[in-house]
Amino acid sequence: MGDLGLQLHDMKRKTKEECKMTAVVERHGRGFHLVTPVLESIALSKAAGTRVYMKLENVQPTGSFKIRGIGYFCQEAAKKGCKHFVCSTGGNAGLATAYAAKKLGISATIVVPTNTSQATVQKLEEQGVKVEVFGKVWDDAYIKALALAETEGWVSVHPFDHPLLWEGHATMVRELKESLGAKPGAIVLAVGGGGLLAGVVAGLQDVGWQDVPIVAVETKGADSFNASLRAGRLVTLPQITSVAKSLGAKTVCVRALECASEGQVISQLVEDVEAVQAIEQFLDDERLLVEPACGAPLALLYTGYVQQLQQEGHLKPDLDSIVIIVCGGSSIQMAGLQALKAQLGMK
Ligand code: PLV
Repeated sequence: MGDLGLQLHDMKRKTKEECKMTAVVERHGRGFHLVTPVLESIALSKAAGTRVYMKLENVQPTGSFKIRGIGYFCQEAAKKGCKHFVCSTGGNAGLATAYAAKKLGISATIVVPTNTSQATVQKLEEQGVKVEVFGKVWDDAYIKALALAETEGWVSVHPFDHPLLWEGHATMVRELKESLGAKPGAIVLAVGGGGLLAGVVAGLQDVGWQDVPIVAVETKGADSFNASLRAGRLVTLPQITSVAKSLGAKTVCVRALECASEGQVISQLVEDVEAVQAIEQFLDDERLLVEPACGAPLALLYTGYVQQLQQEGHLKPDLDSIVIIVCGGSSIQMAGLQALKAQLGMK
């Protein structure tokens, strides 16, 4: 058999799934993200009453899953001649943009709202980008970023609402399939503007796992997805009152609502106190420090919500396993955790 014959023979042997994976790798080339570990957590499994696997996105460069989608978006923009990136952010999307921009040798401006910590602004500046502080919440910073992006050759990097972002985020599900082999009983993740949700749904559809239920967790006071689901249309929150600032988009993207109609998406709210308690417990159990945005899905596992969802019939009583996307977040230090506890009246 000649070379071509061998290739054809090989192609026939490959499953449809393998061909798709090859296509995806070719399309993405070398991304800026890492293939992250999937670890079983004894402590979380005990709390949730089901085997829990952690997809550790907190170990990505810049500390969150954001680099997957944003890295891919920026690479594509660079190919089209982008001269400068502008990103409005609660922090992590900006850090990912700064990282990708540096790798691509392109300058960037990151617009953050006034509720962003000085430590995060400093981290951004250390990445060599220009930081502008504008507006009270992310939605205000977004308007400023759009105005800046009017400049010729400048490209706005949306933190959660773009198909390329979702395609980049979807890579984490393909990795999950490679690591786990078997389908998990449910995936637990945080929702801010809905980019992570849209990416995970895209990934599930790609690997043929579209029937895996997703538990989409928000904190009360940053609950724009829950409010929209209940209303059956996009709802804009009057303000963000939760300490989980990285979940603080007043309106989710349209795609987030569509995802809820395409698969089984269960929306669950947790209290700020539960999210912060979960951060502390997780630090003790797994020696990893994450933001309240990530404390929210952790709280779902630590605080008995899984059992409640099972009792209410939203989740099967005999789940094989649960995967939690440990979305991470860089805007947290020990002092910040102590300050959050004091703010919420916790011991
Ligand atoms: N953070 C966005 C939006 O902030 C940002 O600008 O960084 N977990 C972490 C650690 C995050 O940083 C975010 C989003 C999320 C979860 C939620 O992801 P999303 O927005 O795709 O649902 C206002």
